[in-house]
Amino acid sequence: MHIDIITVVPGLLEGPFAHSILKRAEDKGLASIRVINLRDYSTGKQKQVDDYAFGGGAGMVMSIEPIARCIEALQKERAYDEIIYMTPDGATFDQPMANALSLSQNLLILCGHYKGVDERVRERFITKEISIGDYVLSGGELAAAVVADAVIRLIPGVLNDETSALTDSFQDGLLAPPVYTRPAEYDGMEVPDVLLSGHEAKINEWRFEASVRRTQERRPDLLRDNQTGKSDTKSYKK
Ligand code: 6GU
Repeated sequence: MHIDIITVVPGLLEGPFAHSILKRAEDKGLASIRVINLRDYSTGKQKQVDDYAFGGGAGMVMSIEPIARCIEALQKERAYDEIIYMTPDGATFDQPMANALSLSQNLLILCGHYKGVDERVRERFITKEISIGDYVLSGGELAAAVVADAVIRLIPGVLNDETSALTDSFQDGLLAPPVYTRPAEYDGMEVPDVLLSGHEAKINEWRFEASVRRTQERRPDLLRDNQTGKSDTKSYKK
């Protein structure tokens, strides 16, 4: 998978992709990420990419021209599965969305800044608008890094057995069960016996029940909204 990210603050995206799993995915040749500085597509002397809002009001608006030049140049190199605009008024990002995007060959992500982009950018170029939650960030960059991380870790071969995505919270519509490692007893606190039993079927049953209990306690909305169709979890729908 290749991901291009258009931003006015490229420095914000240097950190996340230089580390851990994302770095490993790049090293293995399973994912590549390129950060594109929108200012490189400005023709102004000041490399300006924004302007005052028509109709007045506080805050600047990202202009269509540099964005159009940038996207059109990139589209000559690649056919994108999706052109994503990161914006607080987009659809809330979730695991099913990450799963779907992980099947893409090429993604283009445009990071919003200031008061956002001229509406005509959205009409002309954008195929998907994503928010990462109901709070406002200074720009779409950190949100784009969140989406890239969630998507890249799902590409086959990126994770090993120890970090397998199959047992993630949300992947079956449930929160993950509690986990333990050595020592088996810490200051009187014991690991549940069943996990030390070596009895795989019993361990799986315990984990599933602990997942359901944890989900009921912390996120009952997930049980009500669960549309994943996994028969085991369906029977717990309210
Ligand atoms: Cl994608 N952008 C901004 N600026 N704020 C956000 C967001 C995106 N998602 C949640 N808050």
